[in-house]
Amino acid sequence: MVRSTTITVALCSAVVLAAAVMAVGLFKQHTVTYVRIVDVGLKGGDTSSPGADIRAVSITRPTRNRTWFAKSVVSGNIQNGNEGNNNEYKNPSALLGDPDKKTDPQHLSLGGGEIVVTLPIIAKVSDVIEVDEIGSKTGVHPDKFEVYMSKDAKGPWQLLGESDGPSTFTIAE
Ligand SMILES: [Ca+2]
Repeated sequence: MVRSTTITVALCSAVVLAAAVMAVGLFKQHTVTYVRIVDVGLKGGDTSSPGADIRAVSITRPTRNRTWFAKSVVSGNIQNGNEGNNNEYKNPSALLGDPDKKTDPQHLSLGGGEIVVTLPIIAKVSDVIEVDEIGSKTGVHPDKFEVYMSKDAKGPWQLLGESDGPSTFTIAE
């Protein structure tokens, strides 16, 4: 009898532990927002910074008057642009963090490719995602891109919009 009680308790503990591990796993999975930026409409005339030139990605919560910047790069497919281009800005980490706090802020040129980064909070309705595309400063024109977001690194992706130059996207219902 005693032995059977012990086994039951041990089993219960195992179930509770498994549930706790699962809960922690789920919690971890949903503490960030994934943002995917896809270069579209690659233009010519910008040989060293081909395609969209991303200097920063951030999310602002107006109700808290606070902004968070992209924290990590999840995946990327950085390209060299059109034939004859030489993309000199292929470091994906260049767009992480607050550029105003860097001594030498850089940018990432997508060159016709794409990148997925994390924002360190879970996006909510009315939050504003900002992409600082500086094509007009590095080359001859702003470069067009699409912005998507997801709760998961692999999607499914929700299209927030298409733009060029420094742009904001407010999360709707
Ligand atoms: Ca460019």
